[in-house]
Amino acid sequence: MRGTLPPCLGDAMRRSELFLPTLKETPAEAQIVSHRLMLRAGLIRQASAGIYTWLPLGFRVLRKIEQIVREEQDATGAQEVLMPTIQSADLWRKSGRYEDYGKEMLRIRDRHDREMLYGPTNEELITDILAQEVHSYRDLPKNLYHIQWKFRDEVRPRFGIMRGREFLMKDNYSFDLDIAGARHSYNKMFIAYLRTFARMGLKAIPMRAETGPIGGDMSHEFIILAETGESEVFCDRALLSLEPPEADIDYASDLQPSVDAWTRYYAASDDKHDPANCDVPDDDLVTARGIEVGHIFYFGAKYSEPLGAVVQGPDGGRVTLEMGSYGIGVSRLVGAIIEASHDDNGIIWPTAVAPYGVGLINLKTGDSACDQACSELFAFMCAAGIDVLYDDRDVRAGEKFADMDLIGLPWQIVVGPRGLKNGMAEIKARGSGQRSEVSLEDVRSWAMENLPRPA
Ligand code: 5CA
Repeated sequence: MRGTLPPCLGDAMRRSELFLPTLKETPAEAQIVSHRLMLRAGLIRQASAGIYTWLPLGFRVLRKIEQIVREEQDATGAQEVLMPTIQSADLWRKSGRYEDYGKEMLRIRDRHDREMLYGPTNEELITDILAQEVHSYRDLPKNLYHIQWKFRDEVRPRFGIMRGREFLMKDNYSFDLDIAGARHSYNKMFIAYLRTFARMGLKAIPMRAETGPIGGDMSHEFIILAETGESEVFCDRALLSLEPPEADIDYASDLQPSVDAWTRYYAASDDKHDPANCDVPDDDLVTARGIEVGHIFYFGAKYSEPLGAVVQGPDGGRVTLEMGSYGIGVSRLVGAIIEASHDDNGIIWPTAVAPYGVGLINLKTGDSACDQACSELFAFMCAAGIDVLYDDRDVRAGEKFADMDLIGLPWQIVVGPRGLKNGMAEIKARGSGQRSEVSLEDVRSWAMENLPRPA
């Protein structure tokens, strides 16, 4: 059958072929809704405490999130690299963090008895590269990022991939000649983060934050509000209605006014919140729980000094680089998005990160009219580059409905014998639950207009 289809532009998939082990029962070990749904919808499976395997559906979402992060980083002029997961302890001794990091760092010895570690973050490694390769102010500024697995031996890994031990992070590192340049680099990331999270359908609020083991004296966490968040947060209600920056923002321009538009309102997570300094009237103060999806830091010469990242300045003098680092919890975002967007029946993916754009449900596999109508629709969408998941399994209609709601694709097209008699199918929006009867012909034009396709 498949061999006779026109070439498929998108990632169309038959449910009968997809490795998608869904669960009917709620797994007992999962305490929060995103963890429960990620297990039930077959996105992940635990390998050991705080360490997970990403199954096909979950991996597709992870890659979509990663791609949005990448596009927004590239738009700022940051450049992608890939640093290793395993690092040498030597660099961490130079920065003084080898001892400081304590038990959270996974320490390893290789066969030559050299001390290594699985990187919890990459300030040392990237600073060392700049120290080796950049010698003149002419080569600055630079901002390098990578999207790589990290390991932190958390005391209490919990909530599935939200607080894992192994997790995927986008981290970047900016290198500037002076404080004004470093501030501009910081502001670029501040704006890019607002855009990144908005594209995923999230409202992330920047809040002043503690710098913890990364260090430095200016830092913002980006937090989305959710009942199951790990931190308590306090912010001015006005922040909830601010619009994210436009796509055509000029990153070379002065970004301070755009940053100030957010930072002029009070917002702090529990460790920074100080009622004595909070002048927001009670009625306007939102007290809620939040999930930290990103964290940005400015820390000047904290790493460039000990690791010797020094260049020749315009006047011939030696200048120690001004640095910042910027993290996004890419794997945590999968859980955070589910926390923000689900109902009793399952996940409701925002279109931009949905594993497939639409689910096609054949209510009566084996019925020749249903099979033919579905095969033709599937082939049509396939050729149009629409990411469609076709539930062609020979199981009860109720099971197909429940499964499709659980995995949360934004749209469902339902084809059954009764409607087909009149040439009709049903389109359902997963979020609103709204259904409409549409002729088979119109399903095609609806799909072309409403479903995402490759550019
Ligand atoms: N080097 C800096 C910035 S690049 C850094 O490591 N910052 S961080 O510690 O704040 O981590 C960045 C982001 O990674 C956090 O905002 C959070 O979203 C995510 N993250 C941190 N720890 C975990 C964890 N245990 N599980 C899942 N995501 C995590």
